[in-house]
Amino acid sequence: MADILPTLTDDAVMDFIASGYIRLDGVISDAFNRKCTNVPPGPAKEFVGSPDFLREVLLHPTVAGAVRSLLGHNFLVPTGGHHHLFNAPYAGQDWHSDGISGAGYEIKELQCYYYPSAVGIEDGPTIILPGSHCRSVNRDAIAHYGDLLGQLALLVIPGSVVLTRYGIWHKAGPKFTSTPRSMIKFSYHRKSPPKRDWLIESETIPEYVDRPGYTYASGVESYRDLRRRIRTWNWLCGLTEAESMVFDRWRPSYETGVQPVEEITIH
Ligand SMILES: O=C(O)CCC(=O)C(=O)O
Repeated sequence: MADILPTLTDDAVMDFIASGYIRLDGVISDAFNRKCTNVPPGPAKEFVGSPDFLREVLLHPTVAGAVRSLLGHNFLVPTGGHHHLFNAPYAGQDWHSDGISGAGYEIKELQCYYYPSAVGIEDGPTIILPGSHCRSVNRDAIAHYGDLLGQLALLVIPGSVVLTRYGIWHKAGPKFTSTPRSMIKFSYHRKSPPKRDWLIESETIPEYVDRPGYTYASGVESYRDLRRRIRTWNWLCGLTEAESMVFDRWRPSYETGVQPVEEITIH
């Protein structure tokens, strides 16, 4: 059995809840990065499912430790992935989020991008929109957006892995070079119920400490982000709905003070 130790602290978990991503720069060995050179584009079940990939990437202590912190013990390890390889210059993709990503508060899936080679701004880097991971969107509605205030081009050194909250808005940026640009994508999933068992200094669960709002979010959207972050934090810490209410200091008064209708007697 692989013994994976968590690596994230309360603070790092709170950061991830707000931003929706963690970058781990240059963690995979150069020897393994070089082995990715001839991987064909498209579905990469065989390569990602191989014992080498498992040992060198999926269960790398830094990668798996961050996954363990966010998805709990005995998380589900990917057995397949997809190789996003672009060789020729290319206009780039439209903004999108993957699959049936939605607006849930829970963290049940981490979608990861592994870059075996360096990616510069001319090479068509993946561009993400930090903080966009909890917005339920119509894919067609965001496709026409151009540059967005706060977007982040993932310029990376070889062997970097970026963990994202499934649902984050992303796209492959425009590519001006003919150097191959490789990104291997795979997802880990949660199996166990949430529990605050990452690196903690005290058993007392701290309240979520807010992170700054994003420049692209108006006042009301920033407020919604804050409420979503609090709910995600409370859920990750394994709090019940009732316990969570106590911790959600921004809850408006009209959302508090509920009582089951069957307990009510009318005099
Ligand atoms: O290749 C990239 O940088 C992003 C591609 C991607 O994630 C996608 O097509 O869903």
